[in-house]
Amino acid sequence: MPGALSTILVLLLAVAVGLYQFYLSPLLVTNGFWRDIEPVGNTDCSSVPELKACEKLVLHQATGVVYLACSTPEARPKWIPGIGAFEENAHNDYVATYDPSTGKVTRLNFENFDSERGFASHGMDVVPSATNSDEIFVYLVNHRSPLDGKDPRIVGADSVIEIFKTKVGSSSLAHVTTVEDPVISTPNDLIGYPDGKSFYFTNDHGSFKTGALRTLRNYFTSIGSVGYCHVEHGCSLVVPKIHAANGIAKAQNNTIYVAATAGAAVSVFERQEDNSLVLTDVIPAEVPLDNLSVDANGALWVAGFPKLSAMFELMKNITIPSPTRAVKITVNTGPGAFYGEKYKVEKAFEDDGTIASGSTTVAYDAMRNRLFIHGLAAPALVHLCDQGYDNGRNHFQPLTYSH
Ligand SMILES: *[C@@H]1O[C@H](CO)[C@@H](O)[C@H](O)[C@H]1NC(C)=O
Ligand SMILES: *[C@@H]1O[C@H](CO)[C@@H](O)[C@H](O)[C@H]1NC(C)=O
Ligand SMILES: CC(=O)N[C@H]1CO[C@H](CO)[C@@H](O)[C@@H]1O
Repeated sequence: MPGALSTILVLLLAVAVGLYQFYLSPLLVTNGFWRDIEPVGNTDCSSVPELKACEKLVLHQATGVVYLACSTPEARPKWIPGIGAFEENAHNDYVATYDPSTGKVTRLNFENFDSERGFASHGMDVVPSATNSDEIFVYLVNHRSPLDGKDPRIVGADSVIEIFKTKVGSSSLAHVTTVEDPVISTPNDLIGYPDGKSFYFTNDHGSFKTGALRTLRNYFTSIGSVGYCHVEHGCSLVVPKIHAANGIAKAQNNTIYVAATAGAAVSVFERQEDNSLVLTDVIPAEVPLDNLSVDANGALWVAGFPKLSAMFELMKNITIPSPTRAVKITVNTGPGAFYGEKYKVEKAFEDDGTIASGSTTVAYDAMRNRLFIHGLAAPALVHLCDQGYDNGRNHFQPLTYSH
């Protein structure tokens, strides 16, 4: 029998080594256990501490004004359905605008919005109306508390998508409609269309609203999803299984990008006539990725977490710095393009967390050379940085991998 036992032990060891090599080791590398932080483009930044804990920011290209979906450092850690924090039932999050040319912060008032169940911010999109360029649609994820005093730790958040309307320069947001659907289960981010009626969104944990196991599942299996809704025609899942779906963004054409946190990659989809999405590419990006945006030149900007563990610390205590990276992805037009390097992936910004901490969202104003960085538990909006962006000096540091 000792022979059989040692054979079993050897087999178990082999399985453990295999698991480590194939799963755990790449996971630890991706999540930054051994990563050194190398500052890039992080000098001379301006910060706006009045705006805290803003999960998502969206640039209004025509005016250069930035819209932010924010919370407070006190409230945020108590209610983050995406990581299973369900402590607080009253939500008082808000949307603000920041005008970098005047430095003015405006907190927008909700109008015609039954906010009895509150507003708990997460993903957002801001889209000029197709029919009136003065009018702007604001699409927001709202992680409401469950009805009838049900325990959110058991049933999860009652998440919906809210559509609001505003005008350029206005200080109010008029509620248009609330979109509720079983398909909108764990919404994270969304892209809205200029009709004010349709959007794509990611579910970061698919239909798993609660439970510790879902986090583990999300690392190894594809439980995330992408859905599409039209207020008149309802909602459906268009990508039923995708690995750790997080931020979503669209280009001027029908290309749609979805970022994966755990997979550290961006999936590229083409929107079809019937609103389905066809996967055309996957761009690896080395670090866990978060929210995405596309600038006016078609470059894709992504917030990354060079140290994922620090991010979890920050969510508990806003004073703990969490390193930040902004990645810029463009179509490679250089010589590498001939050798199958279709995309150029560059590090545009990296900081150890002292200047920009825990960033979950970046946007670049390509017309005015302005970079904006914020995060769900970050202490301030950080922008501009390195006059370089203004002078067109190139700080970008190419990353060593390509695709
Ligand atoms: C759509 O636009 C993006 C960004 O400008 C570009 O990279 C992509 O190649 C375009 N896709 C098609 C199918 O033209
Ligand atoms: C947050 O961390 C700081 C140190 O970075 C510590 O002084 C403070 O007590 C912590 N706050 C809480 C609420 O744990
Ligand atoms: C829209 C949005 O903000 N999405 C993600 C941004 O980053 C945080 C931090 O990981 C995610 O939890 C959000 O889901």
